[in-house]
Amino acid sequence: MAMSFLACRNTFVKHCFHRKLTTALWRSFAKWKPTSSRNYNIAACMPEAAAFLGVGDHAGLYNYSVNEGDRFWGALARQRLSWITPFHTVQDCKLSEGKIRWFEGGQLNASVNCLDRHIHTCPERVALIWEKDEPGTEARVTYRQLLELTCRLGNVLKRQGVRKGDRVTIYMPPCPLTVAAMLACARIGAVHSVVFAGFSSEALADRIRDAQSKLVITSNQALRGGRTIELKKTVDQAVKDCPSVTRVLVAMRTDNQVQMTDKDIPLEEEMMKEDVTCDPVAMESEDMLFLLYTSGSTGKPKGLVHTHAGYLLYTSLTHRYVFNYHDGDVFGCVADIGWITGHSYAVYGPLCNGGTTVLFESTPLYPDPGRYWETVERLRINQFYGAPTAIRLLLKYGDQWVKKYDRSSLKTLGSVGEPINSEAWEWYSRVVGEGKCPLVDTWWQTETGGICIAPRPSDPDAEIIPAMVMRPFFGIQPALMDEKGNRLSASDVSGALCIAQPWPGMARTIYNDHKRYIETYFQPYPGHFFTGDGAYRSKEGYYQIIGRLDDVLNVSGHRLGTAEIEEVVNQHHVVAESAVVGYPHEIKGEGAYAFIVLKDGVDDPEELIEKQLRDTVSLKIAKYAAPDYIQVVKRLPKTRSGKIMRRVLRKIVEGKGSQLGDLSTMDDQTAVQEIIDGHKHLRGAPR
Ligand code: 6R9
Repeated sequence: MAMSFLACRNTFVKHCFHRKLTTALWRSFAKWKPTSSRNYNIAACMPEAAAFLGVGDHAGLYNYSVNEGDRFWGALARQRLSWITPFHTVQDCKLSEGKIRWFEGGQLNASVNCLDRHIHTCPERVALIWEKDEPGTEARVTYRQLLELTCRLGNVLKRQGVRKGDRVTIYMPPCPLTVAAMLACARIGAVHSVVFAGFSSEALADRIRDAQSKLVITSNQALRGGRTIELKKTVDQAVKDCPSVTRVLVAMRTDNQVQMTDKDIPLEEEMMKEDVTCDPVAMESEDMLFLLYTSGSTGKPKGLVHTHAGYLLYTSLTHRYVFNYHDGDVFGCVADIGWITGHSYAVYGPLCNGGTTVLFESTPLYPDPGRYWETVERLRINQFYGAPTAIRLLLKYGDQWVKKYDRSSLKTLGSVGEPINSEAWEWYSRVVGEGKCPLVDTWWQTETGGICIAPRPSDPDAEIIPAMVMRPFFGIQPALMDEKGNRLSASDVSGALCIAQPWPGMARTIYNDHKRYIETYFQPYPGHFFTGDGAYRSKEGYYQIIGRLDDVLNVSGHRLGTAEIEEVVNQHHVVAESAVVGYPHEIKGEGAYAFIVLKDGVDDPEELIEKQLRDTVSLKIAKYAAPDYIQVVKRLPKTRSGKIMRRVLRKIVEGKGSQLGDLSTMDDQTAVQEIIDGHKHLRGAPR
């Protein structure tokens, strides 16, 4: 990783320069009404601020949050979470050692914070609106009903022998039972690990084995975009190689019966037998709430660990202030529950705030490109939070699909997962939001737990610059580092994006691999958390994200390690070696491009090899991981010490074969021209 990261850094400055120009262009005609609104009553917005001495505006509150972190986070945690036992120490963190501990001495339970306390004030308020795959069909679940579901499910888990600290893998579509399953784990002190239901059986099995889960929760089938997906069959396949799994709970999403094995238990039937109350376990602030696997720059996904108190406080606070969420609003985060965005902004953040949250089970094109906006009209969604890849896709279908529906309920629009290009930003803001809704481009990661940089919160009506994430959230102190590891203090600079102080939402470790956690996040820039992204800071101090600095791709907002794909490709019997890089893709943002060297004597037709490789990647990882292009080459460009020069391959797939830079360390330069020619041929060929 270190090598490729360094190589990346060298091309970094030019890249940044390009982004800077884009920003300058935009600034000239697309400013969001700048006003000066000093000294408004900030305590009306955040009541705790009344006690923060000298704080009168957003800048004051932000400065207080970073300079007086203990006071800031202490007050918010006391006020906004329900504690069983109050904490005695706000934080005990040493970034250099990867030691992160918040709210020590405190005991609480995340499910109580998301459910029970709202039952006292608003039991009949709708907690979840399940926007089912079948167009025009939604189901509402009140807080009282969700607590009941959660308790019954918690009792089933206990009856099946799940105890505090045990891991439970959830492989389900977004639906109320999935949320109940997550909260039921939290209630009885188990640790959930939700695996995106698009992952293959092998990817699922890897994640079950790494977590050593005792139990898996799934559904018979899933529906997505009108297609039926055989979830249970995938689980059957996966658990064959997972000896830790003793039981599989199977919910019925469709009416179709599936083959049950002796490990399987029908979930709804069991739930009906259980009591509607289930005592919550008192959890320490730092007890594990969940694991979530994400890709890094090696072949092995990392199980990031989040804990009860800090995660809950951070997601609820960002949900409230980034989106300006108020009581009674309907929050529409359309991300799948299997990703961190679904965890933080479809489940924990909104429910902790007593909000009404949408679980979107479908796709943006089903039954037609108006799906999102028809849903907005029917459910009266107030905040819509989606991904740039979907926006890019929809804008191609034209404005009429948007304008057909009433979007007057919308107050805030959000974007997440990857850089949003200016064209998509502008369309989203102008057509979807009719120029009336603030559009917040939010930067964060599985590792950060919640949003770290976004245009809001800010002073009311402060400017929003298109396609910039702009302002750090309370308590977040971004730092940009140069190639030598020095912190850049000036403005109008680019560098590796780090965060200089701990915050409550950050991941605490990589499950079973604390060493990797320290090496990945804390060793590259001692005393800082390293994000893996590059960023630019403008003259005004606003941030713009440039992209990953390591070998991680971002395909339609989903993280994917190039090493993960290579590992699968290399297993094919005809492949001698391979290198996978990302290339710019109009809709997906980035796509995977594989270069392969065949073993001597292989004369299978290339089309057959390509098809087999794509199928294998889909089968072993997921469909979205399959390379769009597979180019057979005689050899890969390598340094004299034998390292693949991905920098060169990246340039070639970006169509910049004439700007390869310094090739003096390359072993055999004749390889390059062949690869450039082969690439032109491949990209030119109709697909
Ligand atoms: C929440 C989420 C994290 C990576 C991150 C970065 C990219 C996320 C972005 C963005 C530019 C944004 N990313 N938001 N890049 N602008 N607003 O997506 O988490 O799946 O862990 O991905 O996604 O590269 O490092 P995760």
